[in-house]
Amino acid sequence: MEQLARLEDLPVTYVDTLKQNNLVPLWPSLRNVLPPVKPVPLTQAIAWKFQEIKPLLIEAGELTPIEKAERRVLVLANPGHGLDNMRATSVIYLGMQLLLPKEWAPAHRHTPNAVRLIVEGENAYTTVEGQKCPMSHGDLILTPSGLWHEHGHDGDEPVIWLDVLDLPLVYYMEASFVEGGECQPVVSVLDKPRYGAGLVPTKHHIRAETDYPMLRYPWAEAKQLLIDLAKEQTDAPVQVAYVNPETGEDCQKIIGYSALMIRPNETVQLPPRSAAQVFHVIEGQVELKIDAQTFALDKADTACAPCFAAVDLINHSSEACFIFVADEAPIQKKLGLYSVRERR
Ligand code: GTQ
Repeated sequence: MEQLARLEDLPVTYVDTLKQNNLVPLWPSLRNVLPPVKPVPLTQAIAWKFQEIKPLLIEAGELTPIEKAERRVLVLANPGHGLDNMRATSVIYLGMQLLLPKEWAPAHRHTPNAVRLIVEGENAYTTVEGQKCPMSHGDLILTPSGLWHEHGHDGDEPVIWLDVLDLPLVYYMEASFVEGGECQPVVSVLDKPRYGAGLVPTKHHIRAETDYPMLRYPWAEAKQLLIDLAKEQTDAPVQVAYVNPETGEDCQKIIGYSALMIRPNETVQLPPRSAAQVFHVIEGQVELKIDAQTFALDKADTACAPCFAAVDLINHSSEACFIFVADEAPIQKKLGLYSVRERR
């Protein structure tokens, strides 16, 4: 593609006059906003080690009482976006949240969608619109846009979970805001897997009056499904998507969620895709290659890969590895921007 004229090629007085009229010449910036062949992402391939995060999170528990934090979170910020912008990718926010025994993070609701993936600790819960969702390691709990949610803790050890939100996109759209509320009355406890038996409450026979009929996806169920699939299918990847069980569509509208199993001594090669991705190790260990970079991930570690990266997941161990994946595919598909390329 041809080199285009630069801003410096224009007379200074002309550029000044443009500025005074709030006008900008396109051609000096055209190759930046429309780069050839593929985007030039700000998102960097990067990993966060849980063993680095955990002591700092526990220290945050000593430094800042929950009443002064509302949500006690250390944000996993991608330096490519500038740390202050609190983005893992252009769409995805990641945070590690700590709740100490007997603490309570009060009810609020906001426009960004959130999920929690439980990393460590027992006997905390999130109440979503009156539905109490117990938290155990690996469980996924949805707190979709506009639904009231609060976190409580009846156990006696700190509980830590990974928050994934579409906050960067919603904030960029100038659509992000929160409302505060009171403690919610609990109307039901979602401690059992729902929908797995093909049964729904009869009042939901056609569709529940919500886009989010399922709020809690227990890890034990997802893990067993992956183990069964790994025996049944010979190819890779062994991957299951978290879906709305009534429609089969992605469980949320902007970010997609799935779980991957890497068999012992298996290498999984993922094709370059237009959507950036996040990987979080639920169980086991994996070597993660993102283009030319390599990261050794242990249990509870988190990493992100930019758009169109070639990703290899290599399990050197004789134990299976289980990985939680978040990606930007749902929003990209809705906007007609999603594509997959061949590995080269
Ligand atoms: O737990 O509701 O990491 O509102 C960021 C914003 C967690 C939450 C975050 C939030 C929450």
